[in-house]
Amino acid sequence: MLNSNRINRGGGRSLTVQRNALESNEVIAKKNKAIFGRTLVINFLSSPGSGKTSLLESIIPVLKSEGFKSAVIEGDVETDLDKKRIDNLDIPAYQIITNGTCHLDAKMVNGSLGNLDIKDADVIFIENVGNLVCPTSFNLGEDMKVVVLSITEGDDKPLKYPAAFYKSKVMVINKIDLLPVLDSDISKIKENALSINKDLMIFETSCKKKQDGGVDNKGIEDLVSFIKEKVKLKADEFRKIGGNMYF
Ligand SMILES: Nc1nc2c(ncn2[C@@H]2O[C@H](COP(=O)(O)OP(=O)(O)OP(=O)(O)O)[C@@H](O)[C@H]2O)c(=O)[nH]1
Ligand SMILES: [Mg+2]
Repeated sequence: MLNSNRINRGGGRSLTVQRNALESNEVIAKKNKAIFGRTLVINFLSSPGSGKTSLLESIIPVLKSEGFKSAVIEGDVETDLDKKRIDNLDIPAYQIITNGTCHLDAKMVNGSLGNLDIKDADVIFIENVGNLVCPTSFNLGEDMKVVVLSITEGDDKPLKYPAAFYKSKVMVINKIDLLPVLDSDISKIKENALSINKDLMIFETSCKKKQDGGVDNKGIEDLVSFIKEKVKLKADEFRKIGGNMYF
């Protein structure tokens, strides 16, 4: 027969361990924020394959052409495939391989910072491990989370994975080039997402690769304008308080 006392005690212990882990994550996240200084840091979350790396491949060259310097921290369970793609952009990049862990945490990001040249970076993009659940629980010291949802995933996803949408400042609806061949309802995606987080900023994008090796970018300019504005705001705020923001 099951002993409910034992079960409850075990559950209590595991909750305490979880709480302690999240508390120590917060301490390291604060240190990360201090290290980031004036640099804007964006944490990209999404299901596998929504287009996080593709968006970075489209956004970063536009930022670069306008004089904004980027760096990337890649998170992946097993491979450095995404980091190799980012290396083609000729910017500082570092791969964290989590060896099975389903999210990045502040300690992993802290460990990467000694290996990444961020001193001149205006913006650091962190590509989290692809899933809409675990990455939402871990503050990495970022300024904002951006959730990417591709239109192939279904308009119910904000309702089924609310934390990802509640904790994000921005939602990028990607792969809009596929709208003509799908029965996706983009207004339903927005309605559901806004029912979870009424302040969510929404961008619609496509970064479909063309056969000639180019990219058919849509909505990228708007997203880049938003990022540039946030870069400037963060730097201004940092300057105003004399660079002692988080100490
Ligand atoms: N049609 C279309 N395909 C896209 C678009 N964006 C990305 N893709 C394709 O979707 C696939 C996955 O894109 P990735 O950028 O690797 O997705 P990801 O979110 O980084 O994936 P993980 O890192 O594995 O979680 C690739 O085959 C991309 O070429 C888009 O806007 N339109
Ligand atoms: Mg990727």
